[in-house]
Amino acid sequence: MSKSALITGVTGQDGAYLAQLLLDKGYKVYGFVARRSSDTSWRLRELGIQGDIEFLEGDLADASSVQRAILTAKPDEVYNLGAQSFVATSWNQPITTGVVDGLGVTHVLEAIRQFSPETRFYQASTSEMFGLIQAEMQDESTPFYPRSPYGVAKLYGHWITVNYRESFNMHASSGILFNHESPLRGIEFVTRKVTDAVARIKLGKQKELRLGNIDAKRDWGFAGDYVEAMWLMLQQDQPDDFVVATGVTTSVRDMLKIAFEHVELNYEDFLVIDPEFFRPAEVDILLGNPAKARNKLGWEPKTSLKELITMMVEADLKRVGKE
Ligand code: NAP
Ligand code: G4F
Repeated sequence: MSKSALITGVTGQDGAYLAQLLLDKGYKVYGFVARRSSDTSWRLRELGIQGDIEFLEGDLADASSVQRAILTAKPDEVYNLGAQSFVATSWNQPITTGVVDGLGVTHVLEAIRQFSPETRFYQASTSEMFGLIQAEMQDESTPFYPRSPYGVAKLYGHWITVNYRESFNMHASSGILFNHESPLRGIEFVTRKVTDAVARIKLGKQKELRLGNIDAKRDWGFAGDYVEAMWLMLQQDQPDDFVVATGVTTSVRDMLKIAFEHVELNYEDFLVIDPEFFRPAEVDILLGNPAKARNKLGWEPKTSLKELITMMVEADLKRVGKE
């Protein structure tokens, strides 16, 4: 019998790659989608899988819609990827971020507990919870110190997942994922903003690139590799929490260099530092230790930052070329 999975956030970057992975494994895939005034399924169309998913309408802020989706699908696995995921926006919409990214997790856990207790649960936790880092390399035992309303909301989501596991013996796991990117990354995030700009500048459609703090450092991996770790977590006998990262950190400045050099340009000729893109509180550096994921899940990142940025610039050159 083939398995079934429900993915919240299926129209997002990770949701699209995860849906593709699960469909390839023969799963029946349900996508929990919030109603929007315009179409948000460009990623699913780009991967050619939109017609293979059964969509259930709902919003993580609306517990009744979450309950209905769990009752309808009774899935073997739930991947809770839906979130207001842009850190900068979380200062402008702190309450929405708290409701969706924090309480929304409880809505899903509670619906599983009441209506489908055998369902396994994955929570999309984040390295943003480490914030003002308390150890040079962050792992599962590093104390958290979030630096944004997003990080604070996600910390609630993380701990309620641990709490439901411990209180109700649920198979609930939390993936503490470090930044992961792809050609399907939203345009507001720094890697994609850069690769889109590189393509536009190269093709004569843009003159400059405005950024904020380019001294920030991130541990960047490829989203396609990271969704495999999510799936592996739910295949374990015991639920647990795992850091998923590459173990390499790079500044925004060096990432810029890689992207512009790929099209034989110098980023310094186009970069404008713009105060608009600085944040009220910054996460200066993140560097994850994926040893536990390697040892227990057999998971390894397969894509270097240079390969990732090259893939993204090439995809954006194609897109911009077609406009
Ligand atoms: P993303 O591209 O921004 O996707 C977010 C998804 O959540 C979209 O499908 C969005 O739907 C959906 N969503 C937003 N608000 C919702 C609501 N109220 N109810 C139901 N769905 C809602 O994010 P991503 O990069 O794929 O990340 C996936 C998850 O991993 C997120 O929870 C994120 O916080 C977390 N995470 C991401 C990273 C990373 O580096 N990418 C690292 C650690 C953790 P619409 O398309 O309709 O807006
Ligand atoms: O690409 P970013 O917006 O990602 P950020 O804030 O690290 O968050 C992402 O990763 C988290 C995991 O650690 C996820 F939980 C979260 O959902 C999201 O996927 O910014 C990266 C860095 C920051 O330090 C930011 O200040 O780039 C810096 N930056 C500099 N100029 C900029 C810009 N970021 C953006 N988005 N836009 C700029 O113009």
